[in-house]
Amino acid sequence: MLVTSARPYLVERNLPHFWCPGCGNGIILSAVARAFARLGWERTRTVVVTGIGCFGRADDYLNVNAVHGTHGRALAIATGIKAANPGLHVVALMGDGDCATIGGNHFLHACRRNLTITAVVANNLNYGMTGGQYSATTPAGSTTSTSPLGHAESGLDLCRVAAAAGAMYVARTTVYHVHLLDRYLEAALTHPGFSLVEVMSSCPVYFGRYNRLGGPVEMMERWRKVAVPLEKYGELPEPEREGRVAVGVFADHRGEPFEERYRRVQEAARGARAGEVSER
Ligand SMILES: Cc1ncc(C[n+]2csc(CCOP(=O)(O)OP(=O)(O)O)c2C)c(N)n1
Repeated sequence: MLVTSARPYLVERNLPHFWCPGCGNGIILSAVARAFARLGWERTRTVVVTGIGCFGRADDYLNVNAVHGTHGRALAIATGIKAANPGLHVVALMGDGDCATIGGNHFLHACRRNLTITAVVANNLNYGMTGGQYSATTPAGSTTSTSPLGHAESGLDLCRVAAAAGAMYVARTTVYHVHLLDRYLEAALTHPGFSLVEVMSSCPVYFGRYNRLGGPVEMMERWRKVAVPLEKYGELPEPEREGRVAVGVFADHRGEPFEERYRRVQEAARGARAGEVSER
C-alpha cells in the first residue's frame, strides 16, 4: 500500500535502480518518496538536489524537479534555489562523502544559516561509488581501500555537528529502523529552518566486505544491534559506546528561518531604493 502511494513520486521507467544488492539506498529513496506522498507535496513545487556518488543518483528515480550537482555542492545549490524561490520544497540528498567530507563547509553554513531545506544523508561510512575510500564519518580503526591497515582518524558525528552549528531539526536513524526513518523524515520535511536526517546505511560491497561485516542480512542485523536510543547512549560508560550508534532526535527547535529574515531585508532594500528614486 505504501509503495503504491509513493508511485507518482518515482520514475518507474528508471527502475530497478542501479545500486548493489543489499545497499541501503533503495530503502532511503522509497522512504523519501513515501514522505512526499504522505505530505501530498506538489511535484512541480518540489526540488531534490544531489551531489555525486551512489546516493547522488537518487534524483534519477524521483519524479520531481531535480538538480544533479557536483560533489559536495548540493547544499550550495539548494541554498540558491530556496533563497530565490522560498515557495519551493527543497531537499538535498547526499552521501557522507558528499555532505560531511567534500561538502563539509557548505554543510556547516547551511546549518547555521537555517534556510528551510532538508538534508537527507545516506551514511554508508565510506565513498561507495569510487571503491570504498574512507570519508569523514568512517570510524577509527575501520578498514577501507585507503586505510588497509586501519583508519587512524576519528569519524565525524554529523548530527552533533549539525546541532552545534544551529540546525533546527536533527535526527539519526538506520536503514533497519524504517518506522523511525518515516517519522523523522516527515518531521524534518515539515520543520521550518534547516533540518537533517542522517540514515546509517549498509554498503556490503565495500565497507562491509573490507570490515568482514557479512552480507546484506548480517549488516542489517548489525544496525539493529548497534543502534542505541540517544538518551540511553548518553548513560553508557565511554568504553561501551565503542561500535554503537546513537539514534534519535538531536535537535528540535523552533525559530525564524532565514528566508523570512531575508524577505525583511529585501523589503527594506526595496523601501530604501524607492526613497532614493523619489528623492531624485
Ligand atoms: C570534486 C570531485 N571530487 C571527487 C570526485 C570523485 N567521486 C565521485 S563519487 C565519490 C564518492 C562519493 O561518496 P559519497 O558521497 O559518500 O556517496 P556514496 O557513493 O557512498 O553514496 C567521489 C570521491 C568527484 N566526482 N568530484
